[in-house]
Amino acid sequence: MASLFKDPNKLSAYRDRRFSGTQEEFDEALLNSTTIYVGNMSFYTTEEQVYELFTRAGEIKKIVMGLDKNGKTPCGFCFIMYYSREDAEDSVKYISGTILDDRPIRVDFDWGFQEGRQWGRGRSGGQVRDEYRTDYDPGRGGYGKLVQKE
Ligand code: GTA
Repeated sequence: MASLFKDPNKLSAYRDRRFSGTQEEFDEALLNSTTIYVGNMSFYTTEEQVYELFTRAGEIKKIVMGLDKNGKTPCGFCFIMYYSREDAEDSVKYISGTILDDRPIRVDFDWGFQEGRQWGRGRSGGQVRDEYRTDYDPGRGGYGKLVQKE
């Protein structure tokens, strides 16, 4: 069946600042990759729970949990590599917005996992978004890191 996702601009609003190629190369990778990114996860969600939910969209080749670069503990995101593009698309279509550990997770297309991408890029070690958060989110370490420092 022909892919429903053919316009890279509609695939993902996220642009990875650390992607080293051109915009065309980024779009090409996004259109063909079998990797997805999962965001808004609880720090307490395990790889086993991720596997159990995401295997519903298709056979999984590998899961890489996102980790705090200082504490080496889960920091609320992961990458999932499927064997087929169709399964990755189904994962975005059907699993994004569903609840995992009481949280609506966000499933996004990704240009492809590379060593190093599993680490949070925030200055405190976790994800950048958790530095700027002003709400209290018990599943993600309480207040945002900047608020905690105040
Ligand atoms: N495919 O949506 C995504 C995505 N995100 C958010 C992160 N990754 C993603 N991949 C896909 N789709 O490998 C990947 C990254 C990296 C890993 C950890 O996850 O490619 P990170 O989240 O720590 O850092 O990445 P990243 O992605 O470089 O953060 P970015 O894009 O600067 O900021 C994310 C969000 O933080 C923004 O959308 C915004 O909500 C908030 N934010 C950033 N800067 C500010 C600021 N100055 N003020 C307020 N809010 C801010």
